[in-house]
This record gives sequence, C-alpha cells and structure tokens, in this order.
Amino acid sequence: MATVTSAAVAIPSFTGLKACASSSSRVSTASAKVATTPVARLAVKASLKDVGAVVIATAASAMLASNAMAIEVLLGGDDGSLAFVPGTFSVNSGETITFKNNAGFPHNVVFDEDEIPAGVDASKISMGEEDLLNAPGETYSVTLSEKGTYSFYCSPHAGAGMKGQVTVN
Ligand SMILES: [Cu+2]
Repeated sequence: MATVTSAAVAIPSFTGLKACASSSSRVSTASAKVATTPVARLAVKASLKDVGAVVIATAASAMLASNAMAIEVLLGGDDGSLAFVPGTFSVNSGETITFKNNAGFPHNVVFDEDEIPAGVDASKISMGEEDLLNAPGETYSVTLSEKGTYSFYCSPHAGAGMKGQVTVN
C-alpha cells in the first residue's frame, strides 16, 4: 500500500511540474521523470479512483512546496493597466515569488530600500534599475526569508503607479 500511495502522488506532481515549467523561464525544471512499470500505473489508476481529488490536491500542494513556488505575480494587467497583479499579497518565509511579464512591458522589479525589513539588502532581492524584462512571459523570481513588509516598484512605470507590497509571514 505504501508503494501505491507514493506512485499516486508522483504522477500528478509530474504533470504540475510541466505546467509550471512552461509558464516560467527561471523556475527550476528539475527532472521529474517517474519510472513507472505497467503494474505501477495500474495501481495508480486504481488508487486515484479510490481516493479521488484529495490525493490530487495533496500532490499539487506537495509539488508547490517542493518547488517552493508560492505565488505568481503578473507584470501588467490584462486590461493594459501598468500594475502588479496582485499588487498586495502575502507569502510565507522562504516561498518563491515569481513575477511574470504579462502586458505593457518592459517591466522590472525593484525593492524599495527604505521600505523593507531592517538588515535586508535591497540590491540582493531586486533587479537592477536598468535591468528589464522585455519578452512576453519572461520572469523574475525572488525568495524572501526575512519576515516583514516589503514595497517594490517597476522602475519604468513607478511614476504611473506600478508599485506593490508583499508581506512575508
Ligand atoms: Cu512596469
């Protein structure tokens, strides 16, 4: 039974990883090939049928935890607005935030050195002021470990109000 359970978790996890990799360029696409024998595949099917969505949901969150990809923030709204979407959000310490070019680029992500927790080096978590994401779907990922509130902006569009805030819990 233990074997069946781990195989059941591995399959949707692999699917999730592929979806993840296709939507972001800098998130690790670590090989997640699962060696499944025909017997194991049958066991997975039966197991998934038996326990249903609960296993899939668990596997999906396990995938997120192993990738530590907590949230994706779009750069530019679908309506053409110069904004981070969402503009205000929370993550847990150590989770990865992935900013993804969506519309109205070029954009970038610069943390405000005056509005981040004391002791955090803004330059280590920011893109350079001159460093821009130019291509559709291009991403910038950052992992924040110090708890507190961080403000950030897009340097080309800060004047137009492209600013955001993340709380790390
Ligand atoms: Cu911008």
